[in-house]
Amino acid sequence: MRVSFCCPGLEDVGPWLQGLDEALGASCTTLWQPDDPPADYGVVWAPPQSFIDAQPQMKVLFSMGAGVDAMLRLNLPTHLQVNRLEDAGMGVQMAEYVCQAVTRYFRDLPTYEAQMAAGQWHYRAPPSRRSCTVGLLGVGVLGTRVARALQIFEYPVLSWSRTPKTIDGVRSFSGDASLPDFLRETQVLVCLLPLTPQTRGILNAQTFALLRPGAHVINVARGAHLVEQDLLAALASGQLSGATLDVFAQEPLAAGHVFVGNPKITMTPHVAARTLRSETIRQVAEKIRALQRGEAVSGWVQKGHGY
Ligand code: NDP
Ligand code: OXD
Repeated sequence: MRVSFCCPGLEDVGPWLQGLDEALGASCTTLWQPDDPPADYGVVWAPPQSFIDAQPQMKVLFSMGAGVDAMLRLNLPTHLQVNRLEDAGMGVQMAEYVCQAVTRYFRDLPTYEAQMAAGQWHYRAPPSRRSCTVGLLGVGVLGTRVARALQIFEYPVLSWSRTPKTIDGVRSFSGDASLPDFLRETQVLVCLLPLTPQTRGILNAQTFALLRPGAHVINVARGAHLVEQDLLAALASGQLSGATLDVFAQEPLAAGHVFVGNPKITMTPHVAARTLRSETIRQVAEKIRALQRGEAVSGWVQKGHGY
């Protein structure tokens, strides 16, 4: 068995190769070079098309991330299956990130911080937690973990997904027809959808207009979910009071991007949930070992659905 590792731009590849070999119990992992002999499995993030083209017999491509939109833009042979990371330590990070963003909004922390910085000591009436409904666009592996974390703080939680869900205490909406009803009840909108042709641009003017006035939008999925000009217009009109953005159409964000310096936009550089080396190695190696034994594994990407 041969495993080819291809993650252009990743520094310190050695521990990945060594970790995979140790977890697989064999010296079988190499850093991909164009003239390498073909491998059975690929462990990749953003591989070039030449990697795919050089591996006509490869069985499975393991993504080192949860999102596979970039991978599915490559020309993949139909027999090549794609498997993506399922949580692998990202769920708790995502839950933590979203809870802090919801908390900053709900508790009006930016205003209090600004007041204290200006030497002002001033209380306002606490807002109603029961009316701070958090709507999760996407309630898969990460969205479900986020829903559980939000419930600890007693926010009402709604979910919207392609297929109906049963998560204790979370009201499920599913399918395009239910999106307006879901949005009308939402005060904080969190995007945790995969980027597909159906979800591209879903954070747009029509979506924002249906949210409760003064709503907050959190995008932790992909930058292309958001129509940037529509966000700016909704913030300017007051329909949205703020946005927390971890992902951008162009990453790194261009110098002087119009979002920079906007006091209503809080930004981080795509760090909401990082790929963790040991958890990732453990999960990928367990799946490879199971496949070698002829057993079933989870995490298969349905190319037709785009995730
Ligand atoms: P999953 O595939 O587990 O969940 C995706 C969810 O989106 C599912 O609930 C799915 O519905 C729903 N969905 C997909 N298409 C549609 C549609 N057309 N209409 C309605 N619902 C839809 O993904 P993960 O939870 O693991 O990850 C989600 C995304 O988070 C990733 O694709 C990635 O882009 C992003 N991400 C961002 C990170 C960051 O650091 N910012 C880190 C990791 C991931 P159903 O359940 O019915 O299939
Ligand atoms: C992912 C990401 O998809 O880090 O895993 O964005």
